[in-house]
Amino acid sequence: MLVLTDPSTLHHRTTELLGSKLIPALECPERIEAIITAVQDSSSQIRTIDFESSSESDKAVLQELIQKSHDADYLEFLGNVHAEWVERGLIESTHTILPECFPLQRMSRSDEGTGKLTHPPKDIFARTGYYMYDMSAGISEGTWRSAIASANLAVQAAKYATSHHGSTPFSIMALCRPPGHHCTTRLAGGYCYINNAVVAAYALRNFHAAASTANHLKIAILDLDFHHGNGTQDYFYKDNSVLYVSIHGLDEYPYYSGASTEVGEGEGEGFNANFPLPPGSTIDEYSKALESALARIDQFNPAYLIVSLGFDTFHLDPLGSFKIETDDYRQIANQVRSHHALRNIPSMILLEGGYALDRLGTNVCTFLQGWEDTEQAE
Ligand code: SP5
Ligand code: ZN
Repeated sequence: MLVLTDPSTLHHRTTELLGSKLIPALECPERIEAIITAVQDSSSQIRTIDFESSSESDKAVLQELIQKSHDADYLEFLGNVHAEWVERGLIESTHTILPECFPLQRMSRSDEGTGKLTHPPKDIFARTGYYMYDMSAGISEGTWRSAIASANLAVQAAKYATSHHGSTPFSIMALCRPPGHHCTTRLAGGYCYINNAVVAAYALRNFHAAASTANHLKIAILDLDFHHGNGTQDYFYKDNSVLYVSIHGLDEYPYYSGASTEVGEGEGEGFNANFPLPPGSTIDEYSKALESALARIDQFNPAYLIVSLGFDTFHLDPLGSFKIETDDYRQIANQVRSHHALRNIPSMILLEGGYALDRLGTNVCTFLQGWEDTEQAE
């Protein structure tokens, strides 16, 4: 499989509040370095993209897709806030901005209005809390550059997925960093700033050959990160053209979303499916939930699949509570790829979480092997 990476995704480096400790964020550049080292020794092919030297037209397309996915004032904040804090002497350039106060606005679109301020606050500290919902999405000097490069990997992957016309359906993996599935249209959180899966869905529509039908192009998002992708769910909650399906830890972070009763709203009712699993779940429980998730995708019959893939389901992950082992990733990949619903549709796999640094590379490669085994078997 082709694996896309961009060195600009390594600029972002933050501190987070975890439990009650301020620590170097578990979501760190070394994650990507570990994956690249492992993939270089595998049969998958790495392709390095450099967003910063890409063409003006590529940059313009990316900007347009990101603007569809997020509010303009939020993006302006992400892009400028660190320099502003440094300029005003509030922070050293190597340090992370974290919020000190949050307005009680709600995290999901359907609750909007209950606590939403009518306009962004002026005070620089107030503004920071206004655009974040937790303390694991701090902003460092390199955050914006990395977030843009990360989203660009998703866009480039979509470009490949829509332009390939071979005999076997196309698959591609993008080593997105920072991840994306927790941030909403106007709130960063859970290590996420730009929602790469949302951007990818727009990118697929943008590049899809039959542009006239692109707005209705059916896209399924399968979220296999340990944590519920609240931001992605929220984005498409009222949309029946994008099916969001997630398997994640029950009652775990992000805490206030991910119940199986969240099925979508309005036209989107029935197009959101959550499969929460209790702590301690093994591959047996996981694989059953995955079968149900794949059956739902089958019924939807999408044109493209986006997999939000996290490796924090691993038994040694510091943020997860499942008991998935390295070899299980082969089975998970195999099960997704060999399901009749997905065997013939192009797929793009976007990296989300996974924090067991010393095992992350092996786990990614094992997943890739499981995915590729199905292709050789056909
Ligand atoms: C993309 C992704 O995987 N984001 C996950 C962000 C999780 N951040 C907060 C985790 C809170 C865990 N509970 C803290 C207990 C102290 N050990
Ligand atoms: Zn996660």
